[in-house]
Amino acid sequence: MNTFTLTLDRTGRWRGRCAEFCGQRHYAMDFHVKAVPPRQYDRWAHGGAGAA
Ligand SMILES: [Cu+2]
Repeated sequence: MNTFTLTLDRTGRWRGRCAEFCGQRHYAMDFHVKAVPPRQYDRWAHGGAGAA
């Protein structure tokens, strides 16, 4: 397991890609990030309507 922190200055969707060779299927280690306004995040984090 690995963790990292992203700081995004605007809302939107981005695609990320694993930046170091981590083993088999490294080529398939894309991920997506959805940045939302703080209030929308709080609603999601507290179980409000709308899944991630
Ligand atoms: Cu990788």
